[in-house]
Amino acid sequence: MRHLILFLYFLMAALAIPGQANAEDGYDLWLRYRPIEPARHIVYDGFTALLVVEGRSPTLDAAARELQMGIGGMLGHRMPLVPGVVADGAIVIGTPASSPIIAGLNLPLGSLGSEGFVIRSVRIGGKDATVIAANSDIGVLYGVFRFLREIQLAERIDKLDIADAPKLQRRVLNHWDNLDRHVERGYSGLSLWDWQTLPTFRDPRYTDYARANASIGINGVVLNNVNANATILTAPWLVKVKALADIFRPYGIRVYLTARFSAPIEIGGLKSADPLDPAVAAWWKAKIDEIYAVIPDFGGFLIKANSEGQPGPQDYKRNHADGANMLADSLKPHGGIVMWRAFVYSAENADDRAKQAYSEFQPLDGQFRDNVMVQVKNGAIDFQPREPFHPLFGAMPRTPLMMEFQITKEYLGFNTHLVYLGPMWKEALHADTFRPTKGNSVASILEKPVDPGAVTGMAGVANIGNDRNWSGSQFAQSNWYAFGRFAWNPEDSADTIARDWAAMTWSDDPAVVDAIATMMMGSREAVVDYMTPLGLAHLMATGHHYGPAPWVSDLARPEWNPAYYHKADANGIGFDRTKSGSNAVAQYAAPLAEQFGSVKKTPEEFLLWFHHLPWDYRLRSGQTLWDGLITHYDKGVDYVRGMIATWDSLKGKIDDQRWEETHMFLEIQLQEAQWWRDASIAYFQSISKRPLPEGHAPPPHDLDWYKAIQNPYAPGRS
Ligand code: BDP
Repeated sequence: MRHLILFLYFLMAALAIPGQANAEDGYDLWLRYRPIEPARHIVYDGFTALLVVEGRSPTLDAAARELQMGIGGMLGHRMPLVPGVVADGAIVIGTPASSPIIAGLNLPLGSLGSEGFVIRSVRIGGKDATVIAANSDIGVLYGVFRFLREIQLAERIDKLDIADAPKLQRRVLNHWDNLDRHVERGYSGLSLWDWQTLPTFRDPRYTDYARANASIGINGVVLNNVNANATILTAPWLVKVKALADIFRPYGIRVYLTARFSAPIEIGGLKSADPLDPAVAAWWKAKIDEIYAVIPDFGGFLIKANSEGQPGPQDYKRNHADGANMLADSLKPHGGIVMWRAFVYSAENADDRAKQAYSEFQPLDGQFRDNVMVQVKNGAIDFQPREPFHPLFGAMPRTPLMMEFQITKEYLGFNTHLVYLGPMWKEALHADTFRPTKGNSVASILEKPVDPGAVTGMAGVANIGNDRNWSGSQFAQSNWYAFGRFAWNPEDSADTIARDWAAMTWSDDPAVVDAIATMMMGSREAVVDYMTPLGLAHLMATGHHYGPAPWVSDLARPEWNPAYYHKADANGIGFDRTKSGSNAVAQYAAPLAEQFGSVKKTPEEFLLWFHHLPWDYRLRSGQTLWDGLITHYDKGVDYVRGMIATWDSLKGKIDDQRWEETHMFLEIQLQEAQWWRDASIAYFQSISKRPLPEGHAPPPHDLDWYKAIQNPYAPGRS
């Protein structure tokens, strides 16, 4: 007995240690459901929260469970399930088909499609209730997450009238996960998919992953790397894939796979993978039928072909449409799609790398089957901190184009740098393509089906691994969150998304939310400043892309070398993509070609992307290009110092564990931002031979010192 009392005493003492009692490690993401401030309870008075669910399905069960978890956590209500009886304060969830109560309300569900929802405060039989209704069970689940968000964001819930539906159909995460669990460009541990123990061990974490995705509307996941291994298409692996598909299904998530184009040779025993060879097409048809026999709602294939050494139809002198259509024909009867990537460039092609995707794909407009989407990266080169939008957007009006963003920060500081990608994605989505006329943004092109009923979508290269906090750092979670929000509504605001995320993830104190959102909103411009200002790009170290290496110029393929991108010489710096250079500007609509073709009219953030300019070219600030470059580097580093000061001011206002982790990561970011700045200046100064402007410190080491830095074990290698 005495031992028990002592044990309880120590247990209570341990729980009372400040910062430990409410320790958080980030596992709960933005779905923390912590008790809300007692003062706010008043808002939820009369909200006794009986839960009325009519009809049963795995998705409705998931919705009910989520509500019970959320309301239980935030408001302390137990939320008993009471079928059919509405009392004051009840929440009624369901579809007109499953629920006579909802059917009787005549809600405006008509235009909301299969995934939209309505949330309304209503009176039912003289009682005040909240209804969350949709045309399908998954719409109900999305509505439940939205309703919980309202409470998380301290919104009133007594006069609700929300109707919402996604603007894009396919909202897909691309996992670059290998079968041995190494994640290409992954900075958050191993792949979540524990293939060795699948299909028997169904890690509860798979369900939490699905919950998180459903909470932001993601409805598809490609499980494996675009640099694909054909093995995943074999029978023993399909059973594992099925286990994941079964877990994700109630959350509205379909599974897709990347298919290696040469699979007929590698696992099929054929001599060729020529898409026009009937034996090859027959092999794929049989394989696709086999997949659907195992996974009836399989989403389809993602393909990287004839890019960076991957096999593809060009190996047989066929084009991308030949390859995509052959697969699309066999997927079509099952409702499957092909997401064919436009990320191509080739060692044999001497033309500007920025032009190659457009040159190969634009002429194929109209030649793809209607269940093919061409998946295009946001910029023409490769997920750089800043690129102008890809000229293919708007240039293939008869082909469904899918946006591809990179959520994992391969080129933006890995997991440790606090970089919120919302403003970067917004910049691309908001860009006016002028196709066919002014006022057609990239977002509007993605949203508008090319034919009635044609498929639309957005893909994001995932930043998720088996780290406790999923994304390798607390703040990297915000990019997963923002991707889901933009895929749901490409016109959403980066600032609103940051605020919502901060409130749900960190604290409901408006001052804390404000400080965090402000920090986030400037963080992308900061990384551009300290890595690649004024339109520079691709200056990262070889292979792993960790840290600066603008000096590299001796790699086999020209476009692997940073020097190819900056073209710095004694006279100046930048890539001439005007008529006098590669003429990449001509791939944009005429007004943009004209704007980007003129030094004076080019927005300064894209200056060196489009122009090669003398070091003493005058920027709008009046500074020379050289002085401006240095000023940008320092501005970027200063911003990181500012984030550290903000973060310091938040100590004690958020839980210790996550505060400490972020604090230390910001220290890493400062060291690395400084490294980028110093190494870049040391190198470019060796070329420009110019003094630093006053007030800017010289790099502490000489160029050779920076060149000697090697990081053979940097994470995420390909
Ligand atoms: C590059 C990555 C490489 C990917 C490639 C792609 O470095 O790992 O395989 O993109 O998107 O940026 O296919």
